Amino acid sequence: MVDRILVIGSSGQIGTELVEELRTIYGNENVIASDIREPQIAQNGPFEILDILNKVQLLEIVEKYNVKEVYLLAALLSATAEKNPSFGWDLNMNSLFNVLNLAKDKVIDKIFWPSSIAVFGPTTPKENTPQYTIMEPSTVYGISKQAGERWCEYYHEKYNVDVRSIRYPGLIGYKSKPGGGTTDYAVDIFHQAILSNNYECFLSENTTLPMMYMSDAIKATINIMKADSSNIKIRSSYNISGMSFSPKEITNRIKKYIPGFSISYKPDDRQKIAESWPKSINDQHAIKDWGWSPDINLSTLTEIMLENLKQLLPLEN
Ligand code: NAD
Ligand code: AKB
Repeated sequence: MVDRILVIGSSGQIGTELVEELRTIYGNENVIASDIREPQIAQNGPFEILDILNKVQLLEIVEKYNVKEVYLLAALLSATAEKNPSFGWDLNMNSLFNVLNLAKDKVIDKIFWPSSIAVFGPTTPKENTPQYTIMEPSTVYGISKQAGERWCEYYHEKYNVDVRSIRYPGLIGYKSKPGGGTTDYAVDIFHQAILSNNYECFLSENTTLPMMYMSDAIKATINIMKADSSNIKIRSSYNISGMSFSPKEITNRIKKYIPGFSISYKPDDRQKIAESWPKSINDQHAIKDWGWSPDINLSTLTEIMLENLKQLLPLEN
């Protein structure tokens, strides 16, 4: 039987696009999608309902399909985890332990687990934030990602577990909706620009954050997983960078295509989270170790988002 890939949390923003790309590369039947909820788009391959906190169910699915590689995407994101800290911690940590332990016991061979720019905090240098720097995250989500990074490195060092990770910035795509993060505004703004010509933003106008177009995030994920193990020198998580912008800057871009678009600002709890995160990221280790480079800048991202959502949104509404 061929080795198969399991994506856990496949119905979310990243999973929706990652499964599609993995199936193009490895074949529909070799990529098993799984989540506690149904997929956002029709599936071309196997899908299983799986609660990652249920170890028995996880092992059953891994054995049923002869899974050797796991992409663990299930998590509570920054804004949602602040509303339910104890469950955020439980889900974000125990999902990781359940998968790391499968690799420790040699049931699976390889793991991808995403970290986030949320591992940084208010005391971290904000510009060109280095790979190694002060990390004092002030959100439950950031604390869980920082602890997760430490555990990934620990399992690699102690048990030789082949786990690979990236600190994603805010991700933007048109194929799926974001799932409760602080950077979600950068997707919502495109939807509202097309649907109603105006947007009320929950961050203030000059809040600059690191962001990335989804195809670049998927490319990074697949490339770090394909890289020779000896090139993966960092087993906590790699900084990667795409672009940085504020709500005001993205609004000005959108206005080039939709001149009548307007924005108003009503910062909420998410403002404080955003202010604790870096403005831009230094990704020299990812460039050097496994050849990372992004393809999409703010101008191309704006064109892609508007062009595709113009086709899709009238169909959804
Ligand atoms: P999302 O919220 O869109 O998707 C997460 C998926 O996990 C959802 O479909 C949800 O139903 C599923 N899930 C929740 N609990 C589960 C459980 N118990 N068992 C199985 N599935 C469960 O999140 P996303 O944006 O796709 O993020 C995926 C990963 O990437 C997360 O670890 C997140 O922290 C990380 N990340 C995302 C971003 C981003 O901008 N999207 C940035 C940095 C890091
Ligand atoms: C969030 O805003 O919580 C995520 C992230 C940057 O981790 N998009």
